[in-house]
Amino acid sequence: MAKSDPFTPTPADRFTFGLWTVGNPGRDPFGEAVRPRLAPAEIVDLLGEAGGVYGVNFHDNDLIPIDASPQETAQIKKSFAAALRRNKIKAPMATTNLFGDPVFKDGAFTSNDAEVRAYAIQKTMNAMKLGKEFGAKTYVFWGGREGAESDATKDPVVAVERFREAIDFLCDYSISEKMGYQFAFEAKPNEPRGDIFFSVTGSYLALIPSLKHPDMCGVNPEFAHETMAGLNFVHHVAQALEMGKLFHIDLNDQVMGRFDQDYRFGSNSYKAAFFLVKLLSDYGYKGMKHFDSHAYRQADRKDVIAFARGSMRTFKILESKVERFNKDRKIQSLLNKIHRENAKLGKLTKSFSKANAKALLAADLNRVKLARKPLPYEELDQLVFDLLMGVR
Ligand code: GCO
Ligand code: MN
Ligand code: MN
Repeated sequence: MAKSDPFTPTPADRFTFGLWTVGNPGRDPFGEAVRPRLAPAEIVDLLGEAGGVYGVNFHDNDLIPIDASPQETAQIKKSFAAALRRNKIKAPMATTNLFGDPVFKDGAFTSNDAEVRAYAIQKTMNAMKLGKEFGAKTYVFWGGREGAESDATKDPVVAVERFREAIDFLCDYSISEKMGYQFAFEAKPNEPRGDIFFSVTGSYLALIPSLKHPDMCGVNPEFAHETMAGLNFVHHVAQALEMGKLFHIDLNDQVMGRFDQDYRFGSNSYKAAFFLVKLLSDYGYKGMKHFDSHAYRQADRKDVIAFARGSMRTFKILESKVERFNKDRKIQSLLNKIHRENAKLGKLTKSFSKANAKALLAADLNRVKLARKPLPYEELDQLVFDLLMGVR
């Protein structure tokens, strides 16, 4: 990529990938791996070759296999650390694999078995230590196996209590060890479980105030997850932002209603991707932008690099479109027409007082006249299309 290309990413963009994303060998429920399994250090080298990447995130077992010996562990850590240095790549986020091993077949923090629950917390404590060794500041919780196929098997109220108990314990652990983590919860409606508890970002936003340390907890919404369920992802992110709880974000793409596709960001839903980037830009989101996606199964190493570059390029192109949108006179004048303020009424409804209530009841608000005011949303939306297609 030429230096003069305005869409060339730099570490200042805070783009990150996962060992499990660019390192994904393309195995699916119907077919074997199509790409060789790369060592963690090789994945970091691949990201270095892609260029402009800020960081690489990992699950404990992406880095250290669950059955690694102490010698193997030491060796892997050494070569991973060297690869991070060599490629000037950081490891800003870490997480626990609480879904892959058979022990988690019925959940981790919400398992019906107290020994499994204890093991899940223990495994997370060790993974938090591992994350700290590489400088991770955000710790993600995605409860892939926290769910059920049949509600005969688990009490969903007890599941919420167990999850809260585990998180409260781990928050205190982070505090007592001075780890300084911020926790980010990632919702998903289903897959791999028939139904996963805390199915949407809003579920976690509702849980957080009930935790022992709500201030250190936020969310890590993923584009594909609300979209799978046919919901508007942008609105979930907006609510998290409004609450000051958007600690991290997983970017990818997904056709509504399909299985978890983990497509390259922006590859399918141009318009939703645009409004997401607009939301993040307009509200000054400064956190990591993690591409939690997989290259198509047909991709070889070279094409995986194209996939990584494409993810970042798409984000930057959409950022430039946002800038255009915000500067476009026609669009802005339409927006001004649509957003009609009334200083006097605004004051009245801002907060309740007996006087305000009395004045509001007396206000002359004619519903027929109000309904007649024009709302040129067709015109506005077409301008968005023209802008995105590059003819504006
Ligand atoms: C998925 C999830 C995962 C998580 C990851 C980090 O649907 O598979 O998005 O990729 O993001 O486990 O918590
Ligand atoms: Mn996902
Ligand atoms: Mn994710």
